[in-house]
Amino acid sequence: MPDHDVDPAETQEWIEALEAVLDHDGRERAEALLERLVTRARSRGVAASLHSTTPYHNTIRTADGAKLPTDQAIERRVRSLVRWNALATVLQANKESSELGGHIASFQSAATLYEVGFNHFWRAPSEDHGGDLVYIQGHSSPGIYSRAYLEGRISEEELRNFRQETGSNGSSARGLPSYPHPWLMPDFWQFPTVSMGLGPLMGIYQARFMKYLQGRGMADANKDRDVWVFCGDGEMDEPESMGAIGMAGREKLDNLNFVINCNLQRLDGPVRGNGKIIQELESSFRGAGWNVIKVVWGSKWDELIAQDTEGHLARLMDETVDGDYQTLKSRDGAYVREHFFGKYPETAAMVADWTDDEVWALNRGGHDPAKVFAAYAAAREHKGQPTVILAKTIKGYGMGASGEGQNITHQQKKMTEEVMLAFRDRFGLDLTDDQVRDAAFVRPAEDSEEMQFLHGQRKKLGGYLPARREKSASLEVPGLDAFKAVTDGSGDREISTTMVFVRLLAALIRDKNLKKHVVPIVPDESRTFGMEGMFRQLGIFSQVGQLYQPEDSEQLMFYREDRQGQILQEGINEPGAFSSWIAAATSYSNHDVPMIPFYIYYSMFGFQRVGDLAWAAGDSRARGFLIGGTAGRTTLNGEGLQHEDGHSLIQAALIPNCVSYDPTYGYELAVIVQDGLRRMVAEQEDVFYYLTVMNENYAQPALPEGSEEGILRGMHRIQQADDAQVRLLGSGTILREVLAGAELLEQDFGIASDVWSVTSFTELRRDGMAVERHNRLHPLDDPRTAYISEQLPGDVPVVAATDYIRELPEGVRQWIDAPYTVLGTDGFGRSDYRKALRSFFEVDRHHVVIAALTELADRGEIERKVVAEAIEKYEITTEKGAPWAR
Ligand SMILES: Cc1ncc(C[n+]2csc(CCOP(=O)(O)OP(=O)(O)O)c2C)c(N)n1
Ligand SMILES: [Mg+2]
Repeated sequence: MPDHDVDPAETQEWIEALEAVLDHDGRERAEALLERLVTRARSRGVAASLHSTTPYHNTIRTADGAKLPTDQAIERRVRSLVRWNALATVLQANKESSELGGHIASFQSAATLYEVGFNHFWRAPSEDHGGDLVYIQGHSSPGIYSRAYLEGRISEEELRNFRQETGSNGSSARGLPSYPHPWLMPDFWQFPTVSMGLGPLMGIYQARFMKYLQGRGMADANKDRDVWVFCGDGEMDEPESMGAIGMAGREKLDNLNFVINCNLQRLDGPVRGNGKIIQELESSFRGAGWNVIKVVWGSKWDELIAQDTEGHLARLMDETVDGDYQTLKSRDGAYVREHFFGKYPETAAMVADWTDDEVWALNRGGHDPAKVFAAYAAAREHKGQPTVILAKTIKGYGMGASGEGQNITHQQKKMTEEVMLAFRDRFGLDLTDDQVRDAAFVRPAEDSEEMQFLHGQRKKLGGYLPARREKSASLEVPGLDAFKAVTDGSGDREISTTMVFVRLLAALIRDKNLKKHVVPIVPDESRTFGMEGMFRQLGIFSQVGQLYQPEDSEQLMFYREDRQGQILQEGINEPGAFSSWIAAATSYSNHDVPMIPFYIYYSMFGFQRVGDLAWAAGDSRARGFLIGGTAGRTTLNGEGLQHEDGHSLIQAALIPNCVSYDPTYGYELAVIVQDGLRRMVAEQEDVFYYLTVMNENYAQPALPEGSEEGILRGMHRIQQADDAQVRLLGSGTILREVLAGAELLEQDFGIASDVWSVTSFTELRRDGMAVERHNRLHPLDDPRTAYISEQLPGDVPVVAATDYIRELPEGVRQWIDAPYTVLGTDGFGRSDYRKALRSFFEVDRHHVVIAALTELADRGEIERKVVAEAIEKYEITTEKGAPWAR
C-alpha cells in the first residue's frame, strides 16, 4: 500500500463513514459492510493481499469484554500464594544441589493464565457436567502442584518430594513427578504434555474425538465440554504443534481453545527476536480457520491507547520487535521511557509526566486477570471455530534480577535472598523474612478469606482439577467361540493374517456388547488391508455427513461418509491417526466411556514414525489395539527400503505396557485379540497391544487343542518328533520357512526336529527377566524357571528365525541352556520376490537347515563336510557381504 495519500479529504470521508456505522450500528454491521466491500474489491482485482494480521493490539476492546465477577484483591492474594509455593517447590528441591532441577520462570509467566481458568472456567466432572479437559504445559507443573497443595489435595511432604519419585528418601508420602505423567500419578495427571508439540496435537484430536462420540450418541455429556490446550510460544516451532490446526479449523472444533503463552522466550533465548511471534501465529491460525484473540496489553495501557487517536503509539507497538520487547522488560522504567517511548517525540510526550515506576507498571495482557478473563469468556462463547488465545507475558515474571526477561531464566532454579524478599513484597505475600529465606510452604487457615475463595470457586465449577478417572465401566467380552470361523481354520483356502484380522473385527462389530465401542482408525490405507467393505457397513465419521454423490455410489461397498460413521479416516497422517487412537484408547478415563480402538497402518510408519506419541500412549495408560499391517521385512516384498519393516517389534518392546505379538496363524491372532479384550476391556488393565499382520496368503490351520496358554505366553509347540536332535523356533510368516526347513532336515539329512511357533519373543523375555530378578533377589527360595526354559529343557540345540532383526530372538538367549543360533533380517530392506528376499536375508528354509547342521557339527554329532554339502546343494552364496552391509 503506498504511504502517500493522494486524496486525504476522500480518505477522511471514508473513515468518518466507518466511524458513524460503528457508533450507530455497532461492530457487526461494520464487519458486514467491510466484508462486502472487500468481496467487491477482490472481484475487481484489487485488495488481493489484504492483511492476515491485525494491529499489535488486544482483539477485545476494553469496553466490549466480559467483566471479572469477583474481587480482584482476593484473587490476587490466592494467585500470589500459588506463585509462592510453586517457587518454593523448586527452590527446596534444589537447596542442596541442583541435581533434581525444575522450572520457575515458565509458571511465573503463566500464573494468571492458569489461575483465571481454575477460578472461573474449567469445570470438573460432576453430576451436571462431564468436565473440561485441560492440557497443561509440562514444565509448569510446580504451579499446578502448588494449587493442589492449597486445595488440600497434595501434602506438604509430597511437595517436598517434588522430583523424588522412587521413594528412596525414606518418606512415606508419594513423590511428585517432574512433569504431567498419568503413569506416575494416575489419579491426578490426565495428559502427558512435556514432550513439546504432542500436547497441541493430542488436544486437537481429543476435541475431534469428542465430536465423534457426540455424533455417535455415545457421550451426550460431551455437549458443552471444552478442551483447553496450553503451549509455550517456543513450543509452536514443533511441526506437531501446528501440524493439525488446519484440521481443527476445517472440522470447526469450537470445543477447542488453545492458550499460547507468548513470553517471547524459549530455553536459549528469544523465540522471534527479529519478528513478532504473536503476529506470526495470528496469521497462521487465522489462515487455518481459527478465531484469534490477542491479549497483548494489560489494563494499565488502556488510558494511553485511548489517547492514541493519531496512531503514533500503535505504530511504535507494531514496529518494535520481540527481541526489544524482551530487553525492555529485563531493565526498568527509565529504560522503557528512553528506548521505547523515546523513539518518537509524540510517544515520548504521552508519558512525559509519568514517573518511571508508572511507566514500569505498564503491564502485559497475559498478566492482567481482567483481560485474560474477557478472552476466556469470548473463547468459550465462540461457536463454529476453534479459538486461539495469544497472550503476551514476561518469562520469569517477578524473578527480578534473578531472571525476569533474561535469557538465562528458563533454567534458573535458585534465587538470591534479596530477590526472594522483593518477590514477597511485589506480590503482597504475608511472610516473615525467615519464611522467605527458608522458602517455606505456606497455606492459610481453612477459614481464611483466601481459602474460602479458592474452595468456593472450585465448588461452583464442580470440584478440583486436574483429576484423572482410573476406571470406567467394564464391558462383557465374548469368549473365543465368538471367533469360531477363524479358530476352525480356513481349510484349503489361502488367506493372510490381515484378512483374518478383518474377520475378527467384523465379528466384534456384530457383538452386542462391544459393537458400539469399536473404533476402526485408518490413515488412508483401508484398501491396502481389504477393509473397504467397512466403509459402507460402518460409515466414515463426518460432522457434515456426505454432501456429495460418491463416485462409486452404485456399487455395493461405496465410500460412505456419515454423521454417525464409526470409522475414523484420518488421511495420510500417522501422527494424527495415532492421536485419534490415543483419544479413543483413553476414553474410559476422559469420558467414562470405554472404547476399543483398532488402528491399522503400515507397520513401518508406526513406532518409527510416531515413536514419541507411542511412548505418551503408554504414559497415558491407553487401552486398545495397534495393528502393524503388511509387516515383516521380506513379507512386504515389493515396496523396498522405506516400507519393509524388520524392527517395529523391537520398538514396541521398548514401551513397558505395550504387549506385542508376531503371530503366524489366524487362530493365534484370535486367541490374542480375545485375551487382549479380556485384559483391557473386561479387567481394565492398563496395557495396549501391538500386533503384526501380514499380507502373505496361506492355508490357516485350526486351533490345536490346549495351545492357548502357550500362544499368550509367547510360544507353543506345533510339531513334535520322536527323538528331535534340534529345536526350531519361528515367528510370523517365517515360521513357514522353519517348517519347510524341518522337512528338509528330515528328508535330506535324516535329522528330526521339533518346531515351535513363537508368538512373542518380547513376552518370553519379559517373563524371563521377572524370573531372573526374582531368583537373584530371593537366594534362599526355590528358584523359579522361565517359561521358555520350561519349554526347551535340556541340551538340545536351538535355531530361531523371524522376519525381524536378530536382536528380537536374541533377547531370550540367557534362558536357553543349549547352543542357540539366531537368523534375522538385519539391514535395509529392498524390493524383490519373497523367495529372493528370504534367501538374501538368510532366513529361508535352506538357511534354517544350514544353521541347524552347523550346530550339530559344532557338537561333533555330524561331520563338518555335511554342512559344506548342504551349502553346495542349496546353492548358497557365501562370498558376498552380509545383507546388513549391502
Ligand atoms: C520435544 C522436546 N524438545 C525439547 C524439550 C526441552 N524443553 C523443555 S521446555 C523448553 C523451552 C520451552 O519454551 P516455550 O515453549 O516458549 O515455553 P516457556 O517455558 O517459555 O513457557 C525446551 C526446549 C522438550 N521438553 N520437548
Ligand atoms: Mg516461551
